[in-house]
Amino acid sequence: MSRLIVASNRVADLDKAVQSGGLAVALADALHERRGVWFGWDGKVVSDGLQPGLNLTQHGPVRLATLPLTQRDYDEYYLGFSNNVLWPCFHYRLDLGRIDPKSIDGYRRVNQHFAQSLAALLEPDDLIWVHDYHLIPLAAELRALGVKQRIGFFLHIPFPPPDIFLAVPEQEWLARTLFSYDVIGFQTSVDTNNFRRYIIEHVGGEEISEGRVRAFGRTTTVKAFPIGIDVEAFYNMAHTETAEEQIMRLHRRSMASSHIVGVDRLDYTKGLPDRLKAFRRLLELYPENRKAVTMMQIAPPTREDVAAYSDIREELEGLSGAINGEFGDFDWTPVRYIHRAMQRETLAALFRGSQVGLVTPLRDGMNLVAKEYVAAQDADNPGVLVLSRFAGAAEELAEAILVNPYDNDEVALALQKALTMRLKERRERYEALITRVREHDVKNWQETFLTELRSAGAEIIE
Ligand code: ADQ
Repeated sequence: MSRLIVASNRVADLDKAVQSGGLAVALADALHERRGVWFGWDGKVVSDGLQPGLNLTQHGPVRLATLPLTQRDYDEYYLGFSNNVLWPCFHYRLDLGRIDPKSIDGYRRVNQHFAQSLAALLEPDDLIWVHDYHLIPLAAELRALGVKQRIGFFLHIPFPPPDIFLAVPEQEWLARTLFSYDVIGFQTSVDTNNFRRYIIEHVGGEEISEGRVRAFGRTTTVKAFPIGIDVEAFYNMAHTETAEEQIMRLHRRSMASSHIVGVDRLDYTKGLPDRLKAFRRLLELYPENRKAVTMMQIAPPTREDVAAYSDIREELEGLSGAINGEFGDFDWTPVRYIHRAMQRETLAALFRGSQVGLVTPLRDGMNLVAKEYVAAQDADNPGVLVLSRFAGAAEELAEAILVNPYDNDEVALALQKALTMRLKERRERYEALITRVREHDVKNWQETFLTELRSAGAEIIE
């Protein structure tokens, strides 16, 4: 069996992989089976001028190969191009894109440096799997060093429509570098179509057969591989004795009879201010919910060095304070807002103990929380998922109540529908959803991608 090499911006701590959830576990499993190597940034930032080499550590059959970033690399590659240009623009937020030519140079430089470090570790039969927007040009840099092994790429975030992609600086270079991969994987058919349209309409490429696209003198496989979760593990976490106790405490401590739960990194793509506004509209339009419903929003901090993230934090704190001030009473706090990471077991218990899972990103590659909420439910008395139609997950989870996350009244109506839905309809929707979540679980995602990568071989025409 060929060795698997995974390259991603950050390398997960394998000892904490179960804690950090589905993706780390899935990749760790695949790496274990194939005595693999996980390559990427160790999360440390060192002074400019220092350029420490790769740090290799062995964890059973898996080797971690990590390296730090210099301060300049961190500013230009990580904060600059990855998180101030690609992240907002690929989430359709051109207004938040901060274009700085230095950051593009830094992005190229770090990808080149990563390629040099990685190339030295490769064996002839290796399969290489590169993850996410930080490392788009990695395969092109590896090819420039003579690497011939199969290389696949998976984009965890959306791929925008051509008109938006055209506004990304150096977009044609990015697209060209993608053609150094043998397989390019997206989350959904919408992302795949956006990419295909850009290639056909703007760089003269063509689709030569289903899933095979030719451009820049190369042919490659372009397909959707919707990512999933470890369904059984998440269900089990929601059904431990501790989980039972946590659910009882949640219900005992609150006079509300129904709970709405939201769990997201504190990111402007997740639609958090609009979500709180929709909850306020629920209380205004359907006053019977006052003192009867509580909304819990858990939003741990991320990327605090990026300015747009501190603005959203202030906005959320203001909104939750205003709703509690206006509607709350001595015995009822309408919104509970928690700005901290939590144990996954606690999240699973909260999902199971809440009648409604509210997942309303303005745009999301997939959104694993939507799948986790479904996985945590009890089949005989399941809760209802209210899901943004702009989350990648909506493509598979059509039996959720799908909403436009920008329309606060529509979301309020969906919440009212979810809170009053009869058991029969809840069960029917749940059955359809859990079937889909099980079909496309994380194991299936990983195996389908690697099968495609093994059988693909991009033919070089030029
Ligand atoms: P994210 O944007 O991070 O991922 P998501 O898919 O929702 O978004 O995954 C977040 C994970 O973190 C979930 O497993 C969730 O349970 C966990 N989490 C969230 N809040 C937490 C908290 N307070 N404490 C502990 N854990 C918490 C990117 C893309 C997504 C895509 C994934 C996977 O942006 O669209 O679904 O990658 O491809």
